[in-house]
Amino acid sequence: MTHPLDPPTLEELQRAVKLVGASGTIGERPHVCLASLEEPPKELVLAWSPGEPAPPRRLKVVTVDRASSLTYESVVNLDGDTIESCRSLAGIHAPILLDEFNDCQNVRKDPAVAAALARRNVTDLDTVYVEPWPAAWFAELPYDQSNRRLARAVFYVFEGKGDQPWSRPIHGLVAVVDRSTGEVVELIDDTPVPVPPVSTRIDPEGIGAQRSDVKPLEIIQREGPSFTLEGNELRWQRWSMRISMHPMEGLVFHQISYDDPVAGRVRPIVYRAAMAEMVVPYGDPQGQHFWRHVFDQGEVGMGRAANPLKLGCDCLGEIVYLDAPIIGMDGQPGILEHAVCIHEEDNNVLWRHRDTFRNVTESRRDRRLVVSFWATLGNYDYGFFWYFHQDGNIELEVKLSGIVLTGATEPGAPASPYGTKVTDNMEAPHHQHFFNIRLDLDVDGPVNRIEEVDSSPEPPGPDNPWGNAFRPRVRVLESESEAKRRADPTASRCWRIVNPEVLNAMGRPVAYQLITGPAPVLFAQPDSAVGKRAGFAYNHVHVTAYDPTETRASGEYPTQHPGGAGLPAFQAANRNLVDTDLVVWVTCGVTHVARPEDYPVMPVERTGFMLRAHGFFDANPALDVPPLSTVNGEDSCCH
Ligand SMILES: [Cu+2]
Repeated sequence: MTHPLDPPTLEELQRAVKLVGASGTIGERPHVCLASLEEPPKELVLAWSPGEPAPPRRLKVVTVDRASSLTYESVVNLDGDTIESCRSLAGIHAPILLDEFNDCQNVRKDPAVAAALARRNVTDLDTVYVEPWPAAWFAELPYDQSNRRLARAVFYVFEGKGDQPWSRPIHGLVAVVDRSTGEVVELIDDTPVPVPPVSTRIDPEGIGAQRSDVKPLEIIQREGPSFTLEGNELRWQRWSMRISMHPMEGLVFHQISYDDPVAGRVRPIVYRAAMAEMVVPYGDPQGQHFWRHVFDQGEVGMGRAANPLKLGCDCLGEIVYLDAPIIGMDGQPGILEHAVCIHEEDNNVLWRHRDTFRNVTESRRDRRLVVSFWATLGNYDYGFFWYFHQDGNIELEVKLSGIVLTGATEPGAPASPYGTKVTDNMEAPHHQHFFNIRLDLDVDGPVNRIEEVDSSPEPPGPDNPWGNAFRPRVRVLESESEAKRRADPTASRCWRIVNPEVLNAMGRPVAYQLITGPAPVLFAQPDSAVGKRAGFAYNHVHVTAYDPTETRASGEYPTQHPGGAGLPAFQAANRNLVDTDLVVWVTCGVTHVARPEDYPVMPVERTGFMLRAHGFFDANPALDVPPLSTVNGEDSCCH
């Protein structure tokens, strides 16, 4: 049976693409970019129960007319096989198409480009790899004002055979290319720098000798995992949720709930959680790099870039995979196999105490449910790992790996202030990675408020005679203009999403606490291109009043968008945030000053945040987790 939030099936994708293709309203040379579920209104979904008629099944299909460069957005009603609406808005650009990517390879044959390559001693054009990046948008540059679909293309020597193009950048050459016509709109041709002569490999053959002292490690769950996946519904111990893969957002969670045996009911926590944008701004002002700040979600698509996962490589243990029907980068509906990995992990100790009176230890192992996927975008790989804990906590860990972006330098030259030398003739420019996650929280129901909690010392005086007193101070963020906040670890700052209508055993409103990790803010100037386009990255927490149309932190179509869309526009309404349905947007990320150790492939770096039960339960909800001796049926000392 179809749940109203089920993602489109392959058959539905095929039908929607066919209907849109036959409509005749999407231009001369239409190319399908993506299709996703138009989710039914939240109140309809919450009121729906199995067996009842489902709300209308609607898909949004985004296409690009390669003849006119116009983007079209059609809404298809699959119940009646009709097109409900079709619009094309000037200035809106769909994400990049594989066809455009492939066509851009011909740019190397452009006479001016070929001459510039020859000046760098690159004459065999078959060994040149062209990488067309999303073009960004600069008010100062006239061609960015046009309605053309543009790319900024960079060049590498790439001979195949397992080597990595990113180890041989052709420096100082950037072509601004019309993605539809292939025309080179502008060529930036700075002083040539020798192309690094050695290509790097990261496969076993290319690496050579490997350490030989690693013994086997196997994870065995004789009776299988403790969770069930039925369709898109995932259940594990007291948790339940729906999971799906969205072409742009990647992994999406719906209706995350906890079955609380003390309260005797299933308690909602999150209605919808997904990444809402990411951006990688580079901090090097030279022509090769200044324009780089790709929005990997909105300009490419995390689901479109998701990998088919492999047992033993990406996931270890008893794995269940979710396959994802999706329209690939090539515009064809298909199934991305093993798109999402679901497994349980031993996470060391959940809770413990040594009873020194009896010399007995009570200890419980922490078992967490892991739902994850990986996406590869050019040289970088991003893993998104959502953890569900037995104590009611939810955590996101973003893992960053892959190959750092490099530029070539003169051998022996010192590093510039804006990069780290990773080999004698290559420098990795400093950059940042920001991830914004949209959390439509319904903590025990939709009526919530948000508090900011700072702990601080009590001033000296009669209430603090010994000078030791401190306490948390709570402030309600009452409207959207107040709800643009930065972390402050010196005040142990956190936020609480509170339901004033439900009280715990202590008579306090139930709450979840948001704990952000150490994360930077955007360093670029607010009036710079990326400053205007990625306003969400100046704060760690934004809160908005619920509006189902507000789903992306930099707007739905950031490609070549001049900026101001998304969170800055949403919050300009300055809506009330007290005792209403709230959406919390969390920004996490890292400042990446590359290390030599990040080359030729980067050990995983991490960022993320945690949602922690805070008076949601009346006591430790994981007290009933059995000791391992009971679970495994073995003698054990830990009870
Ligand atoms: Cu990085």
